[in-house]
Amino acid sequence: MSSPNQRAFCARMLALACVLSCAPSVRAAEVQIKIDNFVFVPATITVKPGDTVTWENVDDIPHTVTSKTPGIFRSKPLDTNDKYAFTFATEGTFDYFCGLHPHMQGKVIVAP
Ligand SMILES: [Cu+2]
Repeated sequence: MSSPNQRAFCARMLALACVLSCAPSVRAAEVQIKIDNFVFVPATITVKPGDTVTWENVDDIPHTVTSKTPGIFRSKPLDTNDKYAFTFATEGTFDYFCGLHPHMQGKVIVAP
């Protein structure tokens, strides 16, 4: 039933769909930090404004993610395999620690 023209049109539309869906994304990134054996891994990361950082506690005791500057971000105590996510909208250096074990320290640098 389909003519050569129709088949060519279909091929072009498929190619176009592939180009559109395979185009580089400019979406904000998601970055993972693990909390393992009383350490934030990695302890220092650099992200771009708008990126979301997700902490996952893979330790077998609770930890928190608490910004040193009060009120920027603060998780509840995270049990094993719990996650906490925060989106960094503005540039800056954000030091944080674990509220239960203040010697646990980390830093998120947000830069373009
Ligand atoms: Cu802790």
